[in-house]
Amino acid sequence: MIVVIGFGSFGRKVVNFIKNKEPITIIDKQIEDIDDLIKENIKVVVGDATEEETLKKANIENADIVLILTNSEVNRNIAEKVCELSPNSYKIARAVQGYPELYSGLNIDKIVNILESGAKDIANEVDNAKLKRKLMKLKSIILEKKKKCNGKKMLILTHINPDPDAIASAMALKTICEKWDVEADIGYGGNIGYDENKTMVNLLEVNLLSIDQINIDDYCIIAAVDFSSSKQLPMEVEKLDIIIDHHANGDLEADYKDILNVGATSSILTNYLKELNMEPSRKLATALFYGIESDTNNFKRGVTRFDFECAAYLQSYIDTTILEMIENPEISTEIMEVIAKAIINRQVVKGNIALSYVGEITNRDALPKAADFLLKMEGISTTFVFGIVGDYIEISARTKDVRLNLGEILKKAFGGGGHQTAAGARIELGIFKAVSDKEALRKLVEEAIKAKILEVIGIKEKE
Ligand SMILES: [Mn+2]
Repeated sequence: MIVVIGFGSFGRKVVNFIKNKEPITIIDKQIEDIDDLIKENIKVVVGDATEEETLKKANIENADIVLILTNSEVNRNIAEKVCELSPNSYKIARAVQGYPELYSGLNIDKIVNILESGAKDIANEVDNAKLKRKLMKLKSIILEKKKKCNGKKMLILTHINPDPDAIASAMALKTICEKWDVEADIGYGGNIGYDENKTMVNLLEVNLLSIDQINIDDYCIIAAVDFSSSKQLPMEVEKLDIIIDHHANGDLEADYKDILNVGATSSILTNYLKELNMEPSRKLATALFYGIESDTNNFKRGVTRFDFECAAYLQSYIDTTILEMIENPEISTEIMEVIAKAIINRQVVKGNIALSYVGEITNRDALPKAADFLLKMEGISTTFVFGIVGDYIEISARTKDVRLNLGEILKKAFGGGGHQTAAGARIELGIFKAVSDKEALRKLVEEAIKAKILEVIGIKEKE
Protein backbone atom coordinates (compact mmCIF):
# COMPACT_ATOMS: atom_id res chain seq x y z
CA MET A 1 0.00 0.00 0.00
CA ILE A 2 1.22 3.46 -0.91
CA VAL A 3 0.50 6.54 1.22
CA VAL A 4 0.71 9.81 -0.70
CA ILE A 5 1.01 12.92 1.46
CA GLY A 6 0.20 16.11 -0.41
CA PHE A 7 -2.37 16.20 -3.20
CA GLY A 8 -1.52 19.48 -4.92
CA SER A 9 -0.90 19.73 -8.64
CA PHE A 10 2.28 17.68 -8.39
CA GLY A 11 0.81 15.03 -6.11
CA ARG A 12 -2.09 14.64 -8.52
CA LYS A 13 0.28 13.98 -11.41
CA VAL A 14 2.12 11.31 -9.45
CA VAL A 15 -1.09 9.60 -8.37
CA ASN A 16 -2.27 9.56 -11.97
CA PHE A 17 0.83 7.64 -13.00
CA ILE A 18 0.68 5.07 -10.20
CA LYS A 19 -3.01 4.68 -9.42
CA ASN A 20 -3.57 1.43 -11.30
CA LYS A 21 -0.54 -0.30 -9.90
CA GLU A 22 -1.20 -0.51 -6.17
CA PRO A 23 -3.73 0.53 -3.50
CA ILE A 24 -3.28 4.20 -2.61
CA THR A 25 -4.22 6.35 0.37
CA ILE A 26 -4.04 10.12 -0.03
CA ILE A 27 -3.57 12.61 2.84
CA ASP A 28 -4.09 16.36 2.47
CA LYS A 29 -5.71 19.17 4.44
CA GLN A 30 -8.14 19.85 1.64
CA ILE A 31 -9.24 17.51 -1.09
CA GLU A 32 -11.92 18.59 -3.53
CA ASP A 33 -12.97 15.69 -5.72
CA ILE A 34 -13.18 13.07 -2.98
CA ASP A 35 -16.05 11.23 -4.66
CA ASP A 36 -14.15 10.78 -7.91
CA LEU A 37 -11.16 9.42 -6.02
CA ILE A 38 -13.28 6.96 -4.07
CA LYS A 39 -14.76 5.72 -7.36
CA GLU A 40 -11.22 4.90 -8.41
CA ASN A 41 -10.70 2.90 -5.22
CA ILE A 42 -8.37 5.50 -3.75
CA LYS A 43 -8.66 6.05 0.00
CA VAL A 44 -8.74 9.63 1.20
CA VAL A 45 -7.80 11.05 4.62
CA VAL A 46 -8.46 14.76 5.12
CA GLY A 47 -6.24 16.24 7.80
CA ASP A 48 -2.90 17.67 8.86
CA ALA A 49 -0.09 15.23 8.06
CA THR A 50 2.13 16.65 10.82
CA GLU A 51 -0.34 15.19 13.31
CA GLU A 52 0.02 11.62 14.44
CA GLU A 53 -3.72 11.08 14.39
CA THR A 54 -4.01 11.89 10.66
CA LEU A 55 -1.14 9.60 9.75
CA LYS A 56 -2.61 6.79 11.83
CA LYS A 57 -5.96 7.19 10.08
CA ALA A 58 -4.13 6.54 6.85
CA ASN A 59 -2.76 3.34 8.38
CA ILE A 60 0.78 4.57 7.87
CA GLU A 61 2.26 1.81 10.07
CA ASN A 62 1.38 -0.70 7.35
CA ALA A 63 2.44 1.35 4.33
CA ASP A 64 5.00 -0.22 1.98
CA ILE A 65 5.87 3.09 0.40
CA VAL A 66 5.29 6.66 1.65
CA LEU A 67 5.53 9.64 -0.70
CA ILE A 68 5.91 13.07 0.91
CA LEU A 69 5.03 15.41 -1.93
CA THR A 70 4.02 18.61 -0.15
CA ASN A 71 6.18 21.61 -0.92
CA SER A 72 7.18 23.63 2.15
CA GLU A 73 9.56 23.48 5.09
CA VAL A 74 6.73 21.72 6.95
CA ASN A 75 7.83 18.61 5.03
CA ARG A 76 10.49 18.23 7.71
CA ASN A 77 7.86 17.80 10.42
CA ILE A 78 5.84 15.41 8.31
CA ALA A 79 8.96 13.38 7.53
CA GLU A 80 9.91 13.16 11.20
CA LYS A 81 6.49 11.80 12.14
CA VAL A 82 6.47 9.38 9.20
CA CYS A 83 9.88 8.03 10.17
CA GLU A 84 8.67 7.53 13.73
CA LEU A 85 5.35 5.84 12.88
CA SER A 86 6.41 3.90 9.80
CA PRO A 87 10.06 2.93 10.25
CA ASN A 88 9.94 0.01 7.81
CA SER A 89 8.36 1.68 4.79
CA TYR A 90 10.36 2.95 1.81
CA LYS A 91 10.17 6.73 2.01
CA ILE A 92 10.43 9.15 -0.90
CA ALA A 93 10.33 12.87 -0.18
CA ARG A 94 10.19 15.89 -2.44
CA ALA A 95 13.08 18.35 -2.12
CA VAL A 96 11.98 21.88 -1.24
CA GLN A 97 13.62 24.86 -2.95
CA GLY A 98 15.75 26.90 -0.53
CA TYR A 99 16.06 24.13 2.09
CA PRO A 100 18.92 21.90 0.94
CA GLU A 101 19.34 20.26 4.36
CA LEU A 102 15.63 19.82 5.04
CA TYR A 103 15.74 16.09 5.65
CA SER A 104 19.22 15.80 7.17
CA GLY A 105 19.49 13.16 9.87
CA LEU A 106 16.22 11.53 8.86
CA ASN A 107 15.90 8.09 7.41
CA ILE A 108 14.49 9.13 4.01
CA ASP A 109 15.35 6.58 1.30
CA LYS A 110 15.12 8.86 -1.70
CA ILE A 111 14.88 12.62 -2.06
CA VAL A 112 13.60 13.75 -5.45
CA ASN A 113 14.35 17.17 -6.82
CA ILE A 114 11.63 17.72 -9.39
CA LEU A 115 13.35 20.72 -10.94
CA GLU A 116 16.43 18.65 -11.58
CA SER A 117 14.41 15.73 -12.95
CA GLY A 118 12.62 18.06 -15.31
CA ALA A 119 15.90 19.57 -16.46
CA LYS A 120 17.31 16.07 -17.10
CA ASP A 121 14.26 15.20 -19.16
CA ILE A 122 14.83 18.25 -21.29
CA ALA A 123 18.52 17.44 -21.69
CA ASN A 124 17.55 13.95 -22.88
CA GLU A 125 15.13 15.51 -25.31
CA VAL A 126 17.97 17.59 -26.74
CA ASP A 127 19.89 14.38 -27.51
CA ASN A 128 16.80 12.91 -29.06
CA ALA A 129 16.15 16.06 -31.03
CA LYS A 130 19.58 15.74 -32.66
CA LEU A 131 18.58 12.36 -34.06
CA LYS A 132 15.18 13.69 -35.13
CA ARG A 133 16.88 16.62 -36.83
CA LYS A 134 19.35 14.26 -38.56
CA LEU A 135 16.56 12.12 -39.96
CA MET A 136 14.69 15.22 -41.13
CA LYS A 137 17.82 16.18 -43.03
CA LEU A 138 18.24 12.70 -44.53
CA LYS A 139 14.65 12.71 -45.69
CA SER A 140 14.81 16.15 -47.21
CA ILE A 141 18.06 15.40 -49.07
CA ILE A 142 16.57 12.23 -50.54
CA LEU A 143 13.22 13.80 -51.43
CA GLU A 144 14.78 16.96 -52.90
CA LYS A 145 17.04 14.86 -55.10
CA LYS A 146 14.18 12.62 -56.13
CA LYS A 147 12.32 15.60 -57.55
CA LYS A 148 15.16 16.16 -60.02
CA CYS A 149 15.58 12.47 -60.80
CA ASN A 150 13.08 11.95 -63.62
CA GLY A 151 12.13 8.57 -62.30
CA LYS A 152 15.71 7.38 -61.75
CA LYS A 153 16.36 5.23 -58.72
CA MET A 154 18.59 5.42 -55.71
CA LEU A 155 21.68 3.22 -55.40
CA ILE A 156 22.94 2.05 -52.03
CA LEU A 157 26.54 0.90 -52.24
CA THR A 158 28.20 -1.42 -49.76
CA HIS A 159 31.96 -1.70 -49.58
CA ILE A 160 33.99 -4.14 -51.66
CA ASN A 161 33.42 -7.74 -50.48
CA PRO A 162 30.45 -6.72 -48.33
CA ASP A 163 30.10 -8.18 -44.86
CA PRO A 164 26.86 -8.81 -42.94
CA ASP A 165 26.97 -5.35 -41.33
CA ALA A 166 27.16 -3.66 -44.74
CA ILE A 167 24.44 -5.85 -46.26
CA ALA A 168 22.05 -5.39 -43.31
CA SER A 169 22.64 -1.63 -43.23
CA ALA A 170 21.90 -1.39 -46.94
CA MET A 171 18.68 -3.40 -46.45
CA ALA A 172 17.59 -1.06 -43.66
CA LEU A 173 18.32 2.10 -45.64
CA LYS A 174 16.42 0.64 -48.62
CA THR A 175 13.43 -0.05 -46.34
CA ILE A 176 13.51 3.50 -44.98
CA CYS A 177 13.67 4.95 -48.50
CA GLU A 178 10.75 2.81 -49.60
CA LYS A 179 8.71 4.27 -46.78
CA TRP A 180 9.49 7.65 -48.30
CA ASP A 181 8.41 6.34 -51.71
CA VAL A 182 11.92 6.22 -53.10
CA GLU A 183 12.93 3.04 -54.90
CA ALA A 184 16.46 1.81 -54.24
CA ASP A 185 18.82 -0.95 -55.35
CA ILE A 186 21.72 -2.33 -53.36
CA GLY A 187 25.06 -2.68 -55.16
CA TYR A 188 28.30 -4.35 -54.18
CA GLY A 189 31.75 -4.91 -55.57
CA GLY A 190 34.12 -7.82 -55.14
CA ASN A 191 32.33 -10.92 -53.94
CA ILE A 192 30.19 -12.18 -51.12
CA GLY A 193 32.68 -14.41 -49.43
CA TYR A 194 32.29 -16.63 -46.37
CA ASP A 195 29.55 -19.19 -46.05
CA GLU A 196 27.87 -17.12 -43.32
CA ASN A 197 27.46 -14.16 -45.67
CA LYS A 198 26.19 -16.32 -48.51
CA THR A 199 23.77 -18.07 -46.17
CA MET A 200 22.57 -14.72 -44.88
CA VAL A 201 21.89 -13.42 -48.39
CA ASN A 202 20.13 -16.64 -49.41
CA LEU A 203 18.01 -17.21 -46.31
CA LEU A 204 16.98 -13.59 -45.94
CA GLU A 205 16.39 -13.27 -49.69
CA VAL A 206 18.44 -10.13 -50.00
CA ASN A 207 18.47 -8.70 -53.49
CA LEU A 208 22.00 -7.53 -54.23
CA LEU A 209 23.35 -6.34 -57.55
CA SER A 210 26.96 -6.88 -58.45
CA ILE A 211 28.52 -3.73 -59.92
CA ASP A 212 28.90 -5.54 -63.26
CA GLN A 213 25.09 -5.53 -63.46
CA ILE A 214 24.85 -1.85 -62.62
CA ASN A 215 24.64 1.04 -65.05
CA ILE A 216 25.36 4.07 -62.93
CA ASP A 217 23.35 6.29 -65.31
CA ASP A 218 20.18 4.58 -64.10
CA TYR A 219 20.62 6.15 -60.68
CA CYS A 220 20.57 9.64 -59.35
CA ILE A 221 20.92 9.31 -55.58
CA ILE A 222 23.97 7.44 -54.33
CA ALA A 223 24.46 6.28 -50.75
CA ALA A 224 27.40 4.50 -49.11
CA VAL A 225 26.87 2.33 -46.07
CA ASP A 226 29.47 0.84 -43.74
CA PHE A 227 32.40 2.59 -45.44
CA SER A 228 33.64 6.12 -45.87
CA SER A 229 37.01 5.57 -47.48
CA SER A 230 37.55 5.82 -51.24
CA LYS A 231 39.60 2.62 -51.09
CA GLN A 232 36.39 0.74 -50.27
CA LEU A 233 34.29 2.35 -52.99
CA PRO A 234 33.22 -0.50 -55.29
CA MET A 235 32.71 1.66 -58.38
CA GLU A 236 33.44 5.14 -59.61
CA VAL A 237 30.72 7.64 -58.77
CA GLU A 238 30.54 11.33 -59.54
CA LYS A 239 29.33 12.29 -56.09
CA LEU A 240 28.02 10.57 -53.01
CA ASP A 241 24.85 11.99 -51.46
CA ILE A 242 24.76 9.93 -48.29
CA ILE A 243 27.33 8.23 -46.08
CA ILE A 244 26.36 6.22 -43.01
CA ASP A 245 29.27 4.50 -41.33
CA HIS A 246 31.10 3.64 -38.13
CA HIS A 247 34.69 3.91 -39.37
CA ALA A 248 36.45 7.16 -38.57
CA ASN A 249 38.95 8.97 -40.84
CA GLY A 250 37.29 8.17 -44.14
CA ASP A 251 38.15 10.54 -47.02
CA LEU A 252 34.77 10.47 -48.77
CA GLU A 253 32.36 13.40 -48.56
CA ALA A 254 28.58 13.63 -48.91
CA ASP A 255 25.72 16.05 -48.24
CA TYR A 256 24.49 13.74 -45.52
CA LYS A 257 27.20 12.14 -43.46
CA ASP A 258 26.50 10.23 -40.26
CA ILE A 259 29.59 8.59 -38.82
CA LEU A 260 29.32 7.29 -35.27
CA ASN A 261 31.99 5.64 -33.21
CA VAL A 262 30.00 2.47 -32.48
CA GLY A 263 30.39 -1.27 -33.09
CA ALA A 264 28.32 -1.56 -36.25
CA THR A 265 26.59 0.49 -38.93
CA SER A 266 23.62 -1.84 -38.38
CA SER A 267 23.19 -0.24 -34.94
CA ILE A 268 22.99 3.24 -36.47
CA LEU A 269 20.32 2.09 -38.92
CA THR A 270 18.42 0.19 -36.20
CA ASN A 271 18.24 3.42 -34.25
CA TYR A 272 16.90 5.20 -37.35
CA LEU A 273 14.13 2.61 -37.69
CA LYS A 274 13.28 2.95 -34.02
CA GLU A 275 13.11 6.73 -34.21
CA LEU A 276 10.96 6.55 -37.34
CA ASN A 277 8.60 4.13 -35.56
CA MET A 278 9.22 1.56 -38.27
CA GLU A 279 8.93 -1.95 -36.90
CA PRO A 280 11.49 -4.05 -38.77
CA SER A 281 10.32 -7.16 -40.62
CA ARG A 282 11.65 -10.46 -39.27
CA LYS A 283 14.15 -10.69 -42.09
CA LEU A 284 15.42 -7.16 -41.67
CA ALA A 285 15.68 -7.49 -37.89
CA THR A 286 17.56 -10.77 -38.23
CA ALA A 287 19.96 -9.23 -40.74
CA LEU A 288 20.61 -6.19 -38.53
CA PHE A 289 21.09 -8.32 -35.44
CA TYR A 290 23.56 -10.54 -37.26
CA GLY A 291 25.26 -7.42 -38.62
CA ILE A 292 25.84 -6.12 -35.10
CA GLU A 293 26.77 -9.54 -33.77
CA SER A 294 29.32 -10.31 -36.46
CA ASP A 295 30.88 -6.83 -36.65
CA THR A 296 31.44 -6.82 -32.90
CA ASN A 297 32.67 -10.42 -32.90
CA ASN A 298 29.74 -11.57 -30.78
CA PHE A 299 29.51 -8.38 -28.73
CA LYS A 300 33.16 -8.54 -27.70
CA ARG A 301 35.07 -6.24 -30.04
CA GLY A 302 34.52 -2.48 -30.21
CA VAL A 303 31.02 -2.91 -28.82
CA THR A 304 29.28 0.05 -27.15
CA ARG A 305 26.22 0.45 -24.96
CA PHE A 306 24.47 1.80 -28.04
CA ASP A 307 25.08 -1.50 -29.90
CA PHE A 308 23.70 -3.49 -26.97
CA GLU A 309 20.61 -1.28 -26.83
CA CYS A 310 20.00 -1.64 -30.55
CA ALA A 311 20.49 -5.42 -30.40
CA ALA A 312 18.07 -5.59 -27.46
CA TYR A 313 15.50 -3.66 -29.48
CA LEU A 314 15.86 -6.08 -32.41
CA GLN A 315 15.66 -9.13 -30.17
CA SER A 316 11.86 -9.33 -30.20
CA TYR A 317 11.66 -9.17 -33.99
CA ILE A 318 14.34 -11.63 -35.07
CA ASP A 319 13.85 -15.11 -36.50
CA THR A 320 16.00 -17.23 -34.24
CA THR A 321 15.86 -20.29 -36.49
CA ILE A 322 17.24 -18.36 -39.44
CA LEU A 323 19.78 -16.62 -37.23
CA GLU A 324 21.08 -19.98 -36.03
CA MET A 325 21.34 -21.25 -39.58
CA ILE A 326 23.35 -18.18 -40.58
CA GLU A 327 25.63 -18.51 -37.59
CA ASN A 328 26.34 -22.16 -38.34
CA PRO A 329 26.24 -22.56 -42.09
CA GLU A 330 26.98 -25.86 -43.72
CA ILE A 331 30.62 -25.97 -44.63
CA SER A 332 31.24 -26.70 -48.28
CA THR A 333 33.25 -29.78 -49.23
CA GLU A 334 36.00 -27.64 -50.70
CA ILE A 335 36.47 -25.64 -47.53
CA MET A 336 36.44 -28.85 -45.49
CA GLU A 337 39.17 -30.24 -47.75
CA VAL A 338 41.31 -27.13 -47.42
CA ILE A 339 40.92 -27.25 -43.63
CA ALA A 340 41.95 -30.91 -43.68
CA LYS A 341 45.02 -30.10 -45.80
CA ALA A 342 45.93 -27.24 -43.48
CA ILE A 343 45.86 -29.61 -40.52
CA ILE A 344 47.88 -32.35 -42.21
CA ASN A 345 50.49 -30.04 -43.77
CA ARG A 346 51.06 -27.86 -40.71
CA GLN A 347 54.58 -27.19 -39.54
CA VAL A 348 54.86 -25.95 -36.00
CA VAL A 349 57.72 -23.62 -35.21
CA LYS A 350 58.71 -22.14 -31.87
CA GLY A 351 56.18 -24.42 -30.20
CA ASN A 352 53.08 -22.44 -31.01
CA ILE A 353 53.23 -21.00 -34.52
CA ALA A 354 51.61 -23.15 -37.19
CA LEU A 355 52.44 -22.59 -40.86
CA SER A 356 50.54 -24.54 -43.45
CA TYR A 357 50.62 -24.70 -47.22
CA VAL A 358 47.40 -26.01 -48.76
CA GLY A 359 48.43 -26.10 -52.42
CA GLU A 360 46.33 -24.88 -55.30
CA ILE A 361 42.75 -24.03 -54.39
CA THR A 362 39.88 -22.22 -56.12
CA ASN A 363 38.14 -20.50 -53.21
CA ARG A 364 40.29 -18.04 -51.30
CA ASP A 365 37.72 -17.84 -48.49
CA ALA A 366 38.83 -21.30 -47.44
CA LEU A 367 42.12 -19.81 -46.19
CA PRO A 368 40.80 -17.67 -43.32
CA LYS A 369 38.51 -20.57 -42.35
CA ALA A 370 41.49 -22.90 -42.21
CA ALA A 371 43.56 -20.31 -40.31
CA ASP A 372 40.71 -19.94 -37.79
CA PHE A 373 40.40 -23.69 -37.45
CA LEU A 374 44.10 -24.33 -36.91
CA LEU A 375 44.02 -21.75 -34.12
CA LYS A 376 41.69 -24.06 -32.21
CA MET A 377 44.37 -26.76 -32.01
CA GLU A 378 45.91 -27.32 -28.63
CA GLY A 379 49.05 -25.30 -28.05
CA ILE A 380 48.74 -23.25 -31.25
CA SER A 381 48.50 -19.50 -30.76
CA THR A 382 49.36 -18.19 -34.23
CA THR A 383 48.52 -19.57 -37.67
CA PHE A 384 49.60 -18.78 -41.22
CA VAL A 385 47.75 -20.66 -43.96
CA PHE A 386 48.69 -20.06 -47.57
CA GLY A 387 47.88 -21.47 -50.96
CA ILE A 388 47.80 -20.65 -54.64
CA VAL A 389 44.64 -19.10 -56.03
CA GLY A 390 44.92 -18.37 -59.73
CA ASP A 391 48.06 -16.31 -60.35
CA TYR A 392 48.55 -15.39 -56.71
CA ILE A 393 49.80 -16.81 -53.48
CA GLU A 394 47.22 -15.90 -50.87
CA ILE A 395 48.00 -15.89 -47.16
CA SER A 396 45.68 -15.74 -44.20
CA ALA A 397 46.90 -15.40 -40.63
CA ARG A 398 45.33 -15.49 -37.17
CA THR A 399 46.70 -15.09 -33.67
CA LYS A 400 45.68 -15.18 -30.02
CA ASP A 401 49.09 -13.84 -29.02
CA VAL A 402 48.78 -10.20 -28.00
CA ARG A 403 52.50 -9.61 -28.49
CA LEU A 404 52.23 -10.14 -32.23
CA ASN A 405 50.61 -7.68 -34.61
CA LEU A 406 49.72 -9.73 -37.67
CA GLY A 407 48.60 -6.71 -39.68
CA GLU A 408 52.08 -5.24 -39.26
CA ILE A 409 53.83 -8.54 -39.88
CA LEU A 410 52.06 -9.26 -43.15
CA LYS A 411 52.47 -5.67 -44.25
CA LYS A 412 56.19 -5.81 -43.66
CA ALA A 413 56.64 -9.25 -45.18
CA PHE A 414 54.36 -9.08 -48.21
CA GLY A 415 52.68 -5.68 -48.38
CA GLY A 416 49.49 -7.17 -46.94
CA GLY A 417 47.37 -5.81 -44.13
CA GLY A 418 44.76 -6.38 -41.46
CA HIS A 419 44.35 -6.18 -37.71
CA GLN A 420 46.41 -7.36 -34.77
CA THR A 421 44.57 -10.69 -34.57
CA ALA A 422 43.69 -11.30 -38.21
CA ALA A 423 45.45 -10.39 -41.43
CA GLY A 424 45.99 -11.41 -45.00
CA ALA A 425 48.27 -10.87 -47.97
CA ARG A 426 48.37 -11.60 -51.68
CA ILE A 427 51.57 -12.02 -53.66
CA GLU A 428 51.90 -12.39 -57.39
CA LEU A 429 53.07 -15.84 -58.29
CA GLY A 430 55.47 -14.30 -60.81
CA ILE A 431 58.37 -16.55 -61.76
CA PHE A 432 56.94 -19.44 -59.73
CA LYS A 433 54.26 -19.68 -62.40
CA ALA A 434 56.76 -21.33 -64.71
CA VAL A 435 57.21 -24.24 -62.31
CA SER A 436 54.98 -27.01 -63.58
CA ASP A 437 56.05 -29.75 -61.19
CA LYS A 438 53.64 -29.58 -58.27
CA GLU A 439 56.02 -30.99 -55.73
CA ALA A 440 58.76 -28.56 -56.75
CA LEU A 441 56.28 -25.67 -56.63
CA ARG A 442 55.14 -26.74 -53.16
CA LYS A 443 58.71 -26.74 -51.90
CA LEU A 444 59.53 -23.36 -53.44
CA VAL A 445 56.41 -21.60 -52.20
CA GLU A 446 56.47 -23.21 -48.80
CA GLU A 447 60.11 -22.38 -48.19
CA ALA A 448 59.93 -18.83 -49.50
CA ILE A 449 56.81 -17.85 -47.56
CA LYS A 450 57.92 -19.57 -44.39
CA ALA A 451 61.37 -18.00 -44.46
CA LYS A 452 59.98 -14.52 -45.01
CA ILE A 453 57.39 -14.81 -42.23
CA LEU A 454 59.93 -16.12 -39.75
CA GLU A 455 62.39 -13.42 -40.73
CA VAL A 456 59.85 -10.68 -40.06
CA ILE A 457 58.74 -12.22 -36.78
CA GLY A 458 62.39 -12.40 -35.87
CA ILE A 459 62.95 -16.12 -35.62
CA LYS A 460 66.06 -17.64 -37.14
CA GLU A 461 65.44 -21.12 -38.36
CA LYS A 462 68.07 -23.72 -37.89
CA GLU A 463 68.57 -26.95 -39.90
MN1 LIG B 1 30.74 -2.49 -40.18
